Amino acid sequence: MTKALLLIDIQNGFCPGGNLPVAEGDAIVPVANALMASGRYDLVVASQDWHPANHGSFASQHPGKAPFDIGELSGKPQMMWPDHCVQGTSDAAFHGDLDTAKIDFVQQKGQNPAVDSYSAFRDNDQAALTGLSDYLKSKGVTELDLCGLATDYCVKFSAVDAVEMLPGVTVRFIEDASRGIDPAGVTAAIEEMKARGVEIVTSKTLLP
Ligand code: VGL
Ligand code: ZN
Repeated sequence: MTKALLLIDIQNGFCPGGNLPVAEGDAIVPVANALMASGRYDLVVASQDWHPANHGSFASQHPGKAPFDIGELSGKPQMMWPDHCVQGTSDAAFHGDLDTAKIDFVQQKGQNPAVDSYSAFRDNDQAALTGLSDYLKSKGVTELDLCGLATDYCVKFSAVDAVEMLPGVTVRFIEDASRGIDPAGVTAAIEEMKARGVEIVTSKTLLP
């Protein structure tokens, strides 16, 4: 049994004060730290949204579009986001209170300006893989608990891909260690994760 914890995008950009803030995004940091300190996990992995300044998911790259409009990217409908998590900026850095010393591996994503990458495993068009599934397979991971920001985007896409790309691995979503952008979207995301075989748990059931 190799147990892994996957922390999704716990970055300044998705916390209050960031460029794409998620309500109470910072409230998950102590929970993530407690999970990392619990001794439960053999491996801790974190993903990091890591966009070039000209990323095509940014409304700023589309004349006439405002953040949260629906636009188009490489011919497909795309939510227009505010500029966020630009490579090397403080917005892209992990939250300052996150115990990054306990992270074994960081998977960056979202570098290709022509496609968005909500999942830590592959781009939204499912063409290019990040390498994370091969990494977790090489470590013999049998259980993957995941949490982070935002539940209705990167956490959900990562959880659903984990079930599909890591056959036989138990995948759990830790609800209280996650926050989402849109409340209705969060409810739908949890239903979709459940339907795809993701277990929904809280940190209470995982911590000693
Ligand atoms: C995310 C929107 C755009 C996320 C990343 O981490 O959930 N959402 N980029
Ligand atoms: Zn992004």
